[in-house]
Amino acid sequence: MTTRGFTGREPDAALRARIPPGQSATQDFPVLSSGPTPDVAPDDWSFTLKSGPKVIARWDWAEFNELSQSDLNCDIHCVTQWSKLDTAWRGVLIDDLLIAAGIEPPTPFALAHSVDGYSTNVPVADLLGGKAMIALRYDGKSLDPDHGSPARLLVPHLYFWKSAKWINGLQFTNRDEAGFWELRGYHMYGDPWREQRFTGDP
Ligand SMILES: Nc1nc2c(c(=O)[nH]1)N[C@H]1C(S)=C(S)[C@@H](COP(=O)(O)O)O[C@H]1N2
Ligand SMILES: [Mo]
Repeated sequence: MTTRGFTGREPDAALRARIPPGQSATQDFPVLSSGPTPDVAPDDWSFTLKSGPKVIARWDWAEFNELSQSDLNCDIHCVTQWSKLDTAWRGVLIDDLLIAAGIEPPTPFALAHSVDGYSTNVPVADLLGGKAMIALRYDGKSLDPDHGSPARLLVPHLYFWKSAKWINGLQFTNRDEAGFWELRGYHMYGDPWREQRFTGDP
């Protein structure tokens, strides 16, 4: 009996250990956007890889779907203090995108660009090694428009504002250039485990 009570608490503790400081778990999937949800028809969408102003590669929707796809199961953490455990995504790892483009990363930093004018900066090292993808599917289905259809960046080990919805480009930059929220007081890196929410946080 005592053994059963002891083991019964273990899973809760294991789940709690996956919630970063200042966060609470939610079962919902809140929608957070700085503006209205853009209507992005896959046939009008393309994805452009750039180094500074120079175009390295471009894929239309059909071409992008031909790229090697992987599953990424992860926890996500929004700076507005919700975390969602065990989310299931499928898409093109940034590693596989670079292989398809036939390039090594030309600079140490990148900016993700979206159809709605949103942008966010991420060090290239945080996009490689299976850590990030251009997600095309969530929970076995194509993305919901509010969650970034047809494609969004997914960088789950950083706060979720780094996961640009409606993404249509990745640009390599020489310097770490602030994106939309980073220009408006959010942290340049955004590690949830270090609570890097705002400019000036450690
Ligand atoms: N293009 C775009 N991407 C975006 C945003 C946005 O306003 N525009 N909001 C960001 C923020 S602040 C968060 S917390 C997450 C929310 O993603 P969700 O709506 O799928 O939960 O998307 C991020 N990606
Ligand atoms: Mo956010």
